[in-house]
Amino acid sequence: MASNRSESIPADAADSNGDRRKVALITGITGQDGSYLTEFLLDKGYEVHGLIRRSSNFNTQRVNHIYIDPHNVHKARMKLHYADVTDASSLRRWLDTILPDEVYNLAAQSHVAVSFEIPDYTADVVATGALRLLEAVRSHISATGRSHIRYYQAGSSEMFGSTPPPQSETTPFHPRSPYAVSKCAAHWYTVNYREAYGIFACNGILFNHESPRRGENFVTRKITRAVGRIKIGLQSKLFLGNLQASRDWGFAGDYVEAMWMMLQQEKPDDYVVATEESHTVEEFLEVAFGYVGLNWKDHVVIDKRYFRPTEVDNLKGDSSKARNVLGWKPRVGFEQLVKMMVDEDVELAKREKVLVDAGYMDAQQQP
Ligand code: NDP
Ligand code: GDR
Repeated sequence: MASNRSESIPADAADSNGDRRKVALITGITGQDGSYLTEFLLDKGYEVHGLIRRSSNFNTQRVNHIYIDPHNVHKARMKLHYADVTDASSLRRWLDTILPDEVYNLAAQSHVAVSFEIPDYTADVVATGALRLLEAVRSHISATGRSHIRYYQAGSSEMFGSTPPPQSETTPFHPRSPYAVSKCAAHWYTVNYREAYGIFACNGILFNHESPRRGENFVTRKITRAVGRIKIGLQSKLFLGNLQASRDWGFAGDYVEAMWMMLQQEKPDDYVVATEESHTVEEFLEVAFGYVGLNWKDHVVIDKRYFRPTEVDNLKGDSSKARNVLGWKPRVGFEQLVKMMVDEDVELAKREKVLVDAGYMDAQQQP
């Protein structure tokens, strides 16, 4: 891979031709999207650095399969470093050390319902976290002259909130949770740093995207985990909230490609990324349970605790700009996505059953 960079090339940052690899820095690398984006960038030949936060248990399960011991310098192209988007000094230090070409800000307290419980923390991570990283990029460029650096901000369809669909880049925001308000702030910080300092900074406004790696307390994965466990006999009930909300659900693996595409354009811009198809939670239940021959009505119990103080009723994106300008389009459709998630979670439940039968796990312990 050719490069116009002036820094000296450490041995482990060069490809087989001795050219410097492109270097990406990802916050939120241990999350669903971080893991898919890392695989995608490694496939493209990048060296990938991920910032992970300290936790009392290991939090790297989603990237363990691509982790290679860093002592093996020629093979390890994904590297992990401790940092936190609430700690500005750590962000600037890693930028100065890693010298990335592309920065992907995926870190977030990303659960909408939880953001009502911890609004202050959510704003600190989601809104001010983005500002800290942008400011670190700005001061890093000013100190080093590395103005070619490109920044991606993980924006969300939640910013549209109660504005009716279809939602595009020109649709006004009306956020309905502390999380969504914080994402709006991060969006405008990104626009402002682009306009004020000429930084190549893009907002991806991504609609919901799911996968077998989705966190287990988001509704899609909560459903497919339950389907697997009910099918295998480890669980009988599934407690849910509002089944009438509609979401435009795509596959995370498709969406990380759009993030990368935004940073390969001549000019920085903002893009909606969506399948342009919307389904209710109830429709998701029908496909997921029906796929394994179950009726969701026999298992689902409505529990008020999963209702939100303000709900987002209907999200359906208009992603024509991303399709026309980036040439992006989703490969995985709704039914295929649901079935992929159910297939994986049935296999996972089978493995759990082995542990339960051997007395190593409590069958009542629901995810
Ligand atoms: P996840 O919740 O799966 O991952 C969030 C990541 O952020 C994790 O790696 C988490 O670390 C990390 N993180 C949380 N707090 C901090 C912190 N203080 N400092 C550093 N890292 C932190 O989210 P997704 O992968 O689903 O989403 C990625 C991004 O895209 C998020 O910003 C999300 O808000 C946004 N988004 C997601 C959409 C979706 O449908 N998935 C749609 C639109 C936007 P840890 O593993 O330690 O918890
Ligand atoms: P969302 O995803 O809020 O759209 O945010 P989530 O899966 O949490 O909710 C989707 C819809 O399902 C309804 N719902 C439930 N949700 C959860 N989590 N648990 C339940 O038991 C339940 N029952 C019904 C919700 O009320 C809601 O209407 C996701 C996150 O990934 C954000 O970070 C991202 O920005 C947006 O998608 C786009």
